Amino acid sequence: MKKKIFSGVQPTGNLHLGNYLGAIKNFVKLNDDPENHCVFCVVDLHAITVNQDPKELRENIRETVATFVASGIDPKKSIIFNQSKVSAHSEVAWILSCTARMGWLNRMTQFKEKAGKDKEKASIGLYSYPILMAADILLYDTTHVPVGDDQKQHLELCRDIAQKFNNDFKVDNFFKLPEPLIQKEFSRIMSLKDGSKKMSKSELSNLSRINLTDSEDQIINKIKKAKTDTLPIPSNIDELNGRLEAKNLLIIYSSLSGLTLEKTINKFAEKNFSEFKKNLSQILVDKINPISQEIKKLLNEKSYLDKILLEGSKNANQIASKKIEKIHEIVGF
Ligand code: AQP
Repeated sequence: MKKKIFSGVQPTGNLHLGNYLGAIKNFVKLNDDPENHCVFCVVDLHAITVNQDPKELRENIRETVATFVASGIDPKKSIIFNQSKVSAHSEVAWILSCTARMGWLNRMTQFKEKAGKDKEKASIGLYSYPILMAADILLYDTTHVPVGDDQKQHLELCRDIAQKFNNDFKVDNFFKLPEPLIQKEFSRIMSLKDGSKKMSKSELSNLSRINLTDSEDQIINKIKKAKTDTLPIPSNIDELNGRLEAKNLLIIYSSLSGLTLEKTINKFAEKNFSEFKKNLSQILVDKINPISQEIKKLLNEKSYLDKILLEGSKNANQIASKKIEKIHEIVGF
């Protein structure tokens, strides 16, 4: 049986190294394995849970597709489409919102973080976001979902919703319970300015993240300015405890080089950070620069990007419409 892979990325601009190492790099590996059937979605419905400028959103949708392709996802092997073009996502999200329980959603930490102190002013969409995410995944009988560690809780909720729907309607195994695919050591890349916060698109400081469109000079400058501490690189992992920023930079190096964190530490043990940072900048430039050049090139080929989305949405619609027909039957519509 082929593994069915589904994952999404929000077209909210500033796609960064965290998105790449936590998710997209894994998408590429999965796309390359003929044993997998992959669906990669530009989740524009999720993006509008916070304010978006319509013109920018349209460009960001294209930029996300360009990033997928520039990173190595082949649109001939994988379905790439944007969520809003397959209306089953919104419809199933509504049906599942009648299955999901308030108490379950109230536990979601991402809503608490994103809504901040003033949650009364957050959109309903931001609150019910994980239900839409469950609909995305369940529509495609997904078996595996490659995501960063921050999405683990949403995936657990998706399994709970699927299980309850199957039980309530006595349709054993109708919605498949998906497994998360989270990379162990590199599951959460942190801000370059604060090792306790995840690297994020919406963080105001551009110095907090490496954008996938950054130039060589920007990468070198950001790594130069990345926060560290006064101690040299230790000789074992345990000594990294409590040194959040130092650990984050070593994790980034490990992930890009393919070395384990332990091997990276051995390679740079007792060296000072200025020397390590030169190596880190170099590997970042080597890995990210070809992607950023390709993104820029693809952004000039708008009709090609739109064609990928159009083809993708046709293929996604074919799968989703069959599933929704069965859902209508089960629910009694
Ligand atoms: N810092 C991160 N480390 C590892 N993985 C990450 N992901 C996001 N940030 C990191 C993973 O990237 C995929 C796409 O994420 P998304 O764009 O759909 O949403 P997000 O998690 O909300 O991303 P951001 O950058 O944090 O955006 P804002 O600032 O808008 O909230 C997901 O698989 C995610 O786990």
